[in-house]
Amino acid sequence: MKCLPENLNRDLCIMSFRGARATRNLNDGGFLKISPFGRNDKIGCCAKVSNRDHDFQRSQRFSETGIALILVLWVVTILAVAVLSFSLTTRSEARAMLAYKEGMENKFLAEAGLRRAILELFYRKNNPQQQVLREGFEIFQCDGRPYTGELGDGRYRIRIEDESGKINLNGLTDANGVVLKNLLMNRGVADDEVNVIVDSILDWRDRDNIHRLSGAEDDYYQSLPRPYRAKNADFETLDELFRVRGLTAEILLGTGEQKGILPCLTIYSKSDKINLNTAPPEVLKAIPGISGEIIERILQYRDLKPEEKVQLISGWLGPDLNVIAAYVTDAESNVYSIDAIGYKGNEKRRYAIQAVVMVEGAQKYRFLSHKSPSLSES
Ligand SMILES: [Ca+2]
Repeated sequence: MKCLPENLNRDLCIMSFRGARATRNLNDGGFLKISPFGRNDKIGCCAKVSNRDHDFQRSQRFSETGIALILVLWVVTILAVAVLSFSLTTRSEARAMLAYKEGMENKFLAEAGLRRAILELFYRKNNPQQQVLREGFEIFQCDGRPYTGELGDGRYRIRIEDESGKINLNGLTDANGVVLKNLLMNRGVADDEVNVIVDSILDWRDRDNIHRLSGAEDDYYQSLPRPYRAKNADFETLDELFRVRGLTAEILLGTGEQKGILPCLTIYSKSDKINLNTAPPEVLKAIPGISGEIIERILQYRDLKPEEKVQLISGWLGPDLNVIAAYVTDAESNVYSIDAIGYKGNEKRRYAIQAVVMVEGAQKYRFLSHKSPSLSES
């Protein structure tokens, strides 16, 4: 230790601390980094400041330790955030992959159900007069009743509807339009709206541009914010109905518990009459003059076993048929709509397919439409 030279400020000591040089002002206890002196290693420290130096060294050591600790904490925090983010990403991807796998399984189950329905249609066509059937070989009914099947640990449910049991839009006339009017009124549509809808559907199809009393032709559709023209030709898809005056999504698709009318309509039937063997109850109820008792007898007939159906439905109904004869038939078409859903475990996460199939021979068919996935509620 050596005192500072006289020509230097006595209050200023030079300290050598862990190889670094600094000056310290003893009056205020502050630090000034690096001294102006050239060779501090030859200058000792005053005895009276040695304890302060020791405190200063210890304080600086603690300060460095604190900085290191903060850095370590920051590194640990960043690593923790990175690991958490990676974990969440991996978890989300795993869930998405499982959902995709389940969706694909459900899709193929629905496809299996669709193919089963087509095979059942062939079986039905090839065995029209079969009276006695072994258990498990029953002919599928085409009135929309559900059938189920299993495949591995999955299941499918199918519904087949003969298009001749629905109201044929392309066979609609001013005379038989009353069936559609009744269907709309049974669904709670107001009378004036019913007239607008039925007249507008007839105007949409007919070739002229003269609208009926409550109908609509070009003059109406051209006045809309996004104008278009009446088709003046047959319907090619049921989706065209959304462009016809008066028809709304609520009426066509339903709302909540109230079903829409779309499942009761078709563009594929070759007849303008309703097939009593396959019409859904909603369409039967819309037939003018039909009573609840007649509907009940029709449904009873459908549930008879093959060997019990010794007569056609016309004979089964007897004189009651005269009341509704103008609107009904017992002739089946060769066009069927099929709803197929596939599911495993939780039926809420199901996959639905909706198709319209034309059977053209013993083992020949073609799709008229195929929606996969569909919004079917079957
Ligand atoms: Ca027209």
